[in-house]
Amino acid sequence: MARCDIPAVTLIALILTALALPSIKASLGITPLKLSQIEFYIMLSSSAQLILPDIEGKPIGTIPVGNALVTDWSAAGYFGGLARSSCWTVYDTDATYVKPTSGSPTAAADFGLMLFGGPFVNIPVWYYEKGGGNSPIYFDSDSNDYWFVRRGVGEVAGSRLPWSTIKSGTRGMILFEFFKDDLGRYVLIAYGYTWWDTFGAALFFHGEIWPNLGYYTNSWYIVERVDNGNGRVEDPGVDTYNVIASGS
Ligand SMILES: [Ca+2]
Repeated sequence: MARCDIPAVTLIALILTALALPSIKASLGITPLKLSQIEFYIMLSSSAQLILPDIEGKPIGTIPVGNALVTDWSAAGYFGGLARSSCWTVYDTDATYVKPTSGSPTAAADFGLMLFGGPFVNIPVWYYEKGGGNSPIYFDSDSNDYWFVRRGVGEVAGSRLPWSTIKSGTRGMILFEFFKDDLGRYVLIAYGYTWWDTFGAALFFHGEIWPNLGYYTNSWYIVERVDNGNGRVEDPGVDTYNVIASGS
């Protein structure tokens, strides 16, 4: 059998092509980042915004997003308090910061954006999940269940819970994801299935993620919160938090 000799030039071309492949995943227009990088790209950034879901003024136009609960603002405080004073707190109903036609933030490239509340209540979260923003993870539901979907892959195993359980506040799921969007903004999204779990996202971030930030090298994390039976949303170690899935 004849040996197949590959010319050196061809080999070099093949190697260069292989090296270039990771950057070709721009088909979704976004780049997953490590959650551990939020400190550099958001907390320490001089160009950052914390976009709160407004509690009135929605829906706007044809965007199917309703008003939030003020508990989402409480959750956001745990994140905003870590950012520089130059990080502005703004609202998703303000056309200066969120386009009322598409739901996309107006921030320029390199801005760090922190978004709280799910796609039912936060306009930019809806934009990234359902409006063309192509977040790696998004929420889905039917009349019985809630679950998370990995875009282009499918349902995230273990994330499905029945609404009958979720509405009791005793169990829920929390999402953290961090990515660079197709306009070069650094986007952190954090929320839970309900207000209990969005507040749980804040407590898990405060008590577990932030003190161990370097350990969180994946782009997204889905965390289950299980109440200890007293009905209050509490810190890791009191209520139980389990990372049920993560990825990059
Ligand atoms: Ca509790």
